[in-house]
Amino acid sequence: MFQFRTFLFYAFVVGNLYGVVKSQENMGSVCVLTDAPKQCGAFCLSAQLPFIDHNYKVQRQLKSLSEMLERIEKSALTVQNKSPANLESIQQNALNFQKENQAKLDRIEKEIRESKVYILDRIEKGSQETQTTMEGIQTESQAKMDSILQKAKIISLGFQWIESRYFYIENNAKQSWTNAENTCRKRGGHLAAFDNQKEFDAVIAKLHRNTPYWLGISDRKKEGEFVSESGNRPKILTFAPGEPNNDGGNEDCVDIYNGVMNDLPCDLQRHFICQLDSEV
Ligand SMILES: [Ca+2]
Ligand SMILES: [Ca+2]
Repeated sequence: MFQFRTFLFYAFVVGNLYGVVKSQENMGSVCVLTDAPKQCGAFCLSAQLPFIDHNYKVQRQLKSLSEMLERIEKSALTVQNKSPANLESIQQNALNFQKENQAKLDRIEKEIRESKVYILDRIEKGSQETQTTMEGIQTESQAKMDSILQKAKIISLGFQWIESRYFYIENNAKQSWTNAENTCRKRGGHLAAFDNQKEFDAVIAKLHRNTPYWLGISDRKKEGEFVSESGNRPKILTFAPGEPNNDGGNEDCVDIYNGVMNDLPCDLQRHFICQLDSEV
């Protein structure tokens, strides 16, 4: 112990002397000793070196210890974080969380299931509705197409829409009443009669003046009882004065001439008027 204290005393003294010397050297002065090179040089160096070495070693050890403490601290934190107690705590917290939120999770899962069912149901219904709509459009389109084709066919056969129905007016060929009726049938209709005054007036306006046309009116089945080719009693009859007279007992077919009707022999050659339907 004595030797150590002595050593510290000399070290302190030598250190101070070295500091003074160094400070005076930095100031451009000399050692305070009267003959520094002889009196201080070798002594000072030999005395300072062990102290400097020791100080350097202590500093290195302190630095090493500091680094070691830092590593231990980090390791301790890591171990603490991974310790079973901590894990149990985490697991317990997870269980508590799951327990507390199980109802919420169940509800969310149920809502998702119901949403899925609802969406699929909507898609299916939407698909059915779309299919129904498409079928409706297809049916409607087909009906329109049929109607257009029918009209095209009718027009191609020479019929024209007059007031409320289709009529065909033959202004070129002349035929007997029977042949005229056959020609109208071949075109899909009959010799014409009239449903109302307006229709009659509209058709008459399209006929040539001073030209007779066969109509679909006759008393061939029963004398004096005039009917249309559809078997109905004619709604419009405009016989000329004194007609029908069944002249010669052989006048069973009706024509129209400048708007008035007459019963005539059926074998006369006449232009004729067809109607497309069989309603009148
Ligand atoms: Ca007659
Ligand atoms: Ca007559």
